[in-house]
Amino acid sequence: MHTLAIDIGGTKIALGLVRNGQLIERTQLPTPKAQNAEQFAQVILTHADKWLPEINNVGVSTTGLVTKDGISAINPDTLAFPSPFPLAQALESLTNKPVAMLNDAQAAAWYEFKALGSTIDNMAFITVSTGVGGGVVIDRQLHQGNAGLAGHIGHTVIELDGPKCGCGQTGCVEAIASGTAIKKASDDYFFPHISNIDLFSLASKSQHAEAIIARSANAIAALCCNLKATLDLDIIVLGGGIGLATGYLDRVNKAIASRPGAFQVSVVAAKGNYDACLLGAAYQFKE
Ligand code: BMX
Ligand code: ZN
Repeated sequence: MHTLAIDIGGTKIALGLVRNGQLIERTQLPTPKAQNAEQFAQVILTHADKWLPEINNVGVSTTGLVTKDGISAINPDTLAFPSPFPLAQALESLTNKPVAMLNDAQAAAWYEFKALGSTIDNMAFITVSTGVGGGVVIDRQLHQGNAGLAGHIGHTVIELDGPKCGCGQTGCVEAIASGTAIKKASDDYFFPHISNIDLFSLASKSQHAEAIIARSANAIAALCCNLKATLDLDIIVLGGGIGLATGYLDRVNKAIASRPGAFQVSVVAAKGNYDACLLGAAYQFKE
């Protein structure tokens, strides 16, 4: 079986050809502005045209809230979707293949849960990337909630007087820890501006670079302990461009180790690495 896997993030769209669960080819493009679902689907499929003759189905994982009517943004600063945004329907009519769609972090959570093996009952996946996304598996079931919102843990508030979040709240984890928040803090200090990749390289030499990264990692650690307190998770899996950057996971685990034992939880890197959401997109056709 061949699946066209599509992972739509706030910064880039990853595309993959997945055969029997294995990613055999991969490409990516910068996320275009989402004008309407047909135009967005066309742009994506143009980049996958050489695979289209052999695919049986299309699996999508996307940033945003996914309902049967389409995608909508919780934080439009991450990626603004005009409402409604029926992307699954547009992809289905353009490819004539079955399309399955989940929120990006929910899809990755289910993939990573299966990759962990049979000893785990309750876990969460957290992606620290353009935004901070999440998915939770409770009693071995992906928990989406009636509105599909479950797992949007980037929008839990950890600093009542913290920075404004694009979702409309103040002090969300995403407004403090995301790649976007890190870039904002870095741009306020470093001239000329530097990329987040360069910020991580600078951390061993610049206290300020280290402080910006540590603030993000500490916020993710607080989120992990909050999740442990709420859901008594067995493990948390971390992914995303920031989450998997060198030294980030260690910073998170160190910050967790300084908190009371009852709230500590072990945090591990995604087995799907940077492609956890892409593999999760295809995994919807596994069972
Ligand atoms: C935002 C939200 C989530 C998403 C998360 C990570 C939007 C558009 N997205 O919190 O649905 O899971 O970002 O998204 O509201 P990414 O773009 O960083 O992968
Ligand atoms: Zn928010």
